[in-house]
Amino acid sequence: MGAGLDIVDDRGVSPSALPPSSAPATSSAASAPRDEAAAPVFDRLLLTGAAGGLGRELRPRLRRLTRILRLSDVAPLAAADTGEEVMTAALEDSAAVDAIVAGCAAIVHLGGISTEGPFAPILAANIVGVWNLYESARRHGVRRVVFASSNHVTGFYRQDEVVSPLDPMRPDGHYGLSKAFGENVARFYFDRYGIESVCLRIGSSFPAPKDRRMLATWLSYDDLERLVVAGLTAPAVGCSVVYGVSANATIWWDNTSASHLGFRAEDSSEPFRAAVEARQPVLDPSDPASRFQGGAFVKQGPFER
Ligand code: NAI
Ligand code: 15L
Repeated sequence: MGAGLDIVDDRGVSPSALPPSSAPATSSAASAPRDEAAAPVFDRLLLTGAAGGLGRELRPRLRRLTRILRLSDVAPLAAADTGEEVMTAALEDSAAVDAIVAGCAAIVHLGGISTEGPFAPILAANIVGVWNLYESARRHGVRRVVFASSNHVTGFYRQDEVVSPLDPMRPDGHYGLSKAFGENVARFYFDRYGIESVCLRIGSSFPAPKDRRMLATWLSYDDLERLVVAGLTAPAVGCSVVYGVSANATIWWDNTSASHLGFRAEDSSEPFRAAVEARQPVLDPSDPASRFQGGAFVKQGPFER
């Protein structure tokens, strides 16, 4: 446990058992909100899924937080720039994951399959992958993980309901189930080993909302950056869960229980409303894709015979 870091979980409870096996961190999360002019918070920060849409967006934005930004993906990555390291790894390969985690003080875990589909690939990349990541984090004394979970953990709530991270999970498919597993792995590794996590139930993070549903679920890239930085630098997060959504006019999620993270969204989907509504006809209200928060994910599959 980092000296002077008072670890609590999102119910204000300290972990009961802290492992003698947890090596001290190379550098722990900040003990105060981030001062933009300050020295890097981390000696080495790992970003998985760095070749993906959000990874490419966060790569330049996370540089200022860390002396070395280690970028990993199974897909090809742009060559390392100053202050960067590039390492290829498949998340289901435990030895490869161990190599990318070694020497890192904290992890932003974006890697994995990001859409709904057959179970086997999701099992490998998202379920085995997240377990490999936390196991390596335990072995190497990582203090904090920011985990890209998803709104699909609660995709079977209706669009007229407001959901909090404290409400029961209602996954809307294999993908949502894998993120629910990841959140439970995060919880276990905090309760058992004191590794802090912030699980981000990201809504829809794209340059702009693509459809009517995303007017409620959109998370701008600037707000994504604010959220990830808050997750990495908030003083004591225990195992926290927060929805990643901008300050949209309609919101389905109540983040009151995660206010300790200090995340304040500043953008809104409202400037995109007229264009989205002109582009997409009003949906049939009886269509499950317009009744449930998970949208089209709720009616995909079955994929297996
Ligand atoms: P993406 O699909 O563009 O990027 C995911 C990256 O993970 C890819 O570069 C891919 O090569 C890598 N990856 C896939 N399988 C892998 C494996 N077995 N081993 C190693 N790397 C593997 O997804 P995006 O949009 O960048 O999302 C990043 C994360 O945020 C994902 O975990 C996704 O589930 C989550 N998320 C994203 C949302 C969004 O709106 N963009 C919404 C909710 C969650
Ligand atoms: C997700 O979890 C996906 O990764 C992303 O591609 C979008 O589909 C998003 O959810 C969404 O719900 O719009």
